[in-house]
Amino acid sequence: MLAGESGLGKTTFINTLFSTTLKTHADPKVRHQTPVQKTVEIGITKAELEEKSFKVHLNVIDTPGFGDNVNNRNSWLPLVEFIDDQHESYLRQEQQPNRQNLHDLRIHVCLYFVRPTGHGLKPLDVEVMKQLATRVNLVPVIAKADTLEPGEIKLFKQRIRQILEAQNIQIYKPEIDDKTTEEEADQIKSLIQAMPFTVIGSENDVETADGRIVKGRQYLWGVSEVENDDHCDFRKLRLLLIRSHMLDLIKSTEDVHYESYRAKQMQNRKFGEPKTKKFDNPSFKEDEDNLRKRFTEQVKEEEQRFRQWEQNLIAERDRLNKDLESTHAVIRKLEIEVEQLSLRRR
Ligand SMILES: Nc1nc2c(ncn2[C@@H]2O[C@H](COP(=O)(O)OP(=O)(O)OP(=O)(O)O)[C@@H](O)[C@H]2O)c(=O)[nH]1
Ligand SMILES: [Mg+2]
Repeated sequence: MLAGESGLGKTTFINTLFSTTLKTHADPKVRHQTPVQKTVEIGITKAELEEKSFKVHLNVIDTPGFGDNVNNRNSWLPLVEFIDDQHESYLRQEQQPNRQNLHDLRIHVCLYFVRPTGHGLKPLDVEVMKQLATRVNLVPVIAKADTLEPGEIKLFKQRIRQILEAQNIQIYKPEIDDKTTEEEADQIKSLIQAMPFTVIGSENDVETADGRIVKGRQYLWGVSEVENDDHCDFRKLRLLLIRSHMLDLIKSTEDVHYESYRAKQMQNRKFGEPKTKKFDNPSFKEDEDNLRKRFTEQVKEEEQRFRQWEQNLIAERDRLNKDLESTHAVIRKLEIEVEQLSLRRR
C-alpha cells in the first residue's frame, strides 16, 4: 500500500517499480499512464512478477493523497479503515466452517511518503504514521529525493529517525537472528542504516552524460538516476520489498499485526459478532458540515424575509389605525355639529 500527502509521487513510484521489475503486467495501460493523474480513490492493481523463476502475485493498493482539505484531521481515516477491513474480512472467513480458498487482501507493507522539506515531519505525518504503525508494516519513504542535496538528505534522515523515536513510532525493521548468514546480516545492516529510504520516481528513460540510458529525471545540470545508489535508495527499497524481505513482511503481518487485530477484536466482541464502525468517512463529514451550513443560511434568509413581512404588516396596521382615528375624529366632529344643529332648532 502507498500512502502520504497528495502529489508526492506515489503513483509514479509504483509505475517505476513495475517498469523495472515486472515481467508481465495485468493491465499494461496502468504502467504507461502518462502523465500521471491525481489518484482519487483507493485502487487495487493486480500484478505478477517473476523473481528467480518464481511467479509472485502482488496486489498494489494506490491511495489518494491526503492533506488537500482545509481541515485534514481524519482525512486519512479511509486508509486505516481499509487496513482494518482487510483484517476483519480475513477474521470472518477464518470463522467460517469452510476455510479453503480464503480471500486474503491483508496489507503486508505500507510505504508512507514524506514530503522532501529537509526540515522534519509535519504533525499530520506523525499522526498518520502512529495510526499506521500499529496496524501494518510501516516503511517511511522520503519522496522526490532529486530535490534535495546529499548533505540535506543525511540531516533529514537523521531528523526523521529522531522524531520517530521520540514519538515511539515503530517502523518496519528487518531482524537479524541466529539463522541469518553473515552476508545477509551485512545486507540488513546496510538497509537499516539507509532508513528512511529516499526514492526518485520516473516513468521515462533518459540519457546520462556518459551515454547510458537509465530510468531517471533529466535536469539542466544532469540526470537523477532512479537505480543509482548515490542518488537515492530505490534499489535498497526494491530489494527489501520484493527480494530479501517479502516473506518476512508477510509473516510479520500474520504474526504481529493480524494477531494484534484479532486479539483486540476478541476482547471487545463475541465470536461471530459484526464489527461496529468506529469511524465516519471524513468526506461524508465534510458533506454533512456543508449541508448543515447551507441549511442554517437558508433558515436565516427565511427568518429575514418573515421579519420584513412582519414589519410591513405592522406599518400597514399603524396606517389603518391612523385612518380609523381620523375617520373617528371626523365622525365625532359631525356628531357634535348634528347635536348643535338640533339644539339650535329647539
Ligand atoms: N522531482 C520529482 N518529481 C516527481 C517524482 N515522482 C513523481 N514526481 C512528479 O510529481 C507529480 C505527482 O506525482 P504522482 O505520482 O501523481 O503523485 P501522487 O502521490 O500519486 O499524488 P496523488 O495521487 O494526488 O496522491 C508528477 O508530476 C510527477 O511527475 C520524483 O521523484 N521527483
Ligand atoms: Mg496518485
